[in-house]
Amino acid sequence: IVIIVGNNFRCCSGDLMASYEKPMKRIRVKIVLIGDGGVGKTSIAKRYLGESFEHEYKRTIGADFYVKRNVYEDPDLGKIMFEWLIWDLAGQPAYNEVRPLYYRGAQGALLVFDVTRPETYYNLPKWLSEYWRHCGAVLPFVLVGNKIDIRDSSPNPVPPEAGREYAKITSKTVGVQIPYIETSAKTGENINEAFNFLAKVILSYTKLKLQKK
Ligand code: G3D
Ligand code: MG
Repeated sequence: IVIIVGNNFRCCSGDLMASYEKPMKRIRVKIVLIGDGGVGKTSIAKRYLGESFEHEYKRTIGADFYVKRNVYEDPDLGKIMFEWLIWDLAGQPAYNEVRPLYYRGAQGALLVFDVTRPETYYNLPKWLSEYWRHCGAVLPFVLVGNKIDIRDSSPNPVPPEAGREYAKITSKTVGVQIPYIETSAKTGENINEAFNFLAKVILSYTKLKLQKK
């Protein structure tokens, strides 16, 4: 993670301008969106980007790439500008060739499943092991149970306790508390919160690594 402290940083987003007079710590973080096809990864990214979705970079390598800046307030470090470089798998067929590029340099992930389809929950370990293997480290992530707006329409929905339980189990492996959050990319519920949790868990993980040095 690169922290750049400077006083000439400008951001185009109007609602953030007010907080821009003072120098602010900046972090640029590559993250990957992982989880089965159809769970809502692209929809979550679109929701999070909102009107800035036009800043999407179409790639020919089978992955899309989005950029979003957001201010996160850390209790120890104060305000930090996160610049998210969000990688999103576009096409499944080319996946094997994209895989190394996709994961290279990632520092966090949103691991997404669909609360209306239990099989997407059971596939979580597969995604985690791929993420950790290709990144070469047991990196932090946020577990996201998406499509809560239609959970009741599912004959066999995944209950919140199952998500919480899996986050708890993986927390032991990562060494920091892995958050579980339930979202709806359709209504927008908890989408910003998911990214705030990701900022928080990445900072916790970084502090832990620095302590160990
Ligand atoms: P993916 O990128 O993980 O493959 P997508 O998934 O974002 O492409 O979403 C797959 C389908 O699920 C899309 O429907 C999308 O609109 C829908 N979807 C995503 N998130 C939600 C959600 O929170 N609630 C509901 N109700 N639907 C959601 P289509 O029909 O376009 O394929
Ligand atoms: Mg997609």
